[in-house]
Amino acid sequence: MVETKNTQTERYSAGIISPALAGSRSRLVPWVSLFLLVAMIIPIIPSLYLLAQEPRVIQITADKDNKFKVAGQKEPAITVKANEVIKFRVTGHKGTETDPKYPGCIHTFTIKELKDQGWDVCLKEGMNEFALVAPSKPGEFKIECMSKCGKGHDDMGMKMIVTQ
Ligand SMILES: [Cu+2]
Repeated sequence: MVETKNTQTERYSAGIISPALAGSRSRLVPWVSLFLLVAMIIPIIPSLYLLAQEPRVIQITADKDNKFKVAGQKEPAITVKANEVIKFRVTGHKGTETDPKYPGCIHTFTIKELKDQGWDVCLKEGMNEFALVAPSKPGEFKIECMSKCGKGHDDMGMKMIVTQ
């Protein structure tokens, strides 16, 4: 509680507290509030930090020659951290064929072992934006296209390395 000047003056004159003591008390109040504020903020700093971090964006092209491409890489491969949230921006270009088993998909972005964790995305012509969570254990995975997209389809894949 912060005392107003008036109540303080009343109390000095009533001799309840000395002006010196009242002065030190009122100087203490901001410090106590600051301490309480810091004590409240410190425990939530890690979660604030996580919230402030934008997921990493990885850009890939699923091209018309039925190859996954990562800019600047001859053999497409991505490296992610275990449990990392990754935002993918995959540009899709239709191959020579479409697969009736995957209606509406020009390619797919699939990791067979991780299908149940969302790693099975139907790619459309143009920009495909989606976020996925990297597996919790390090290892090597193969991202594949499951939709028969024509010549080259059988080799349409890229590597994903998961590090600790
Ligand atoms: Cu394909």
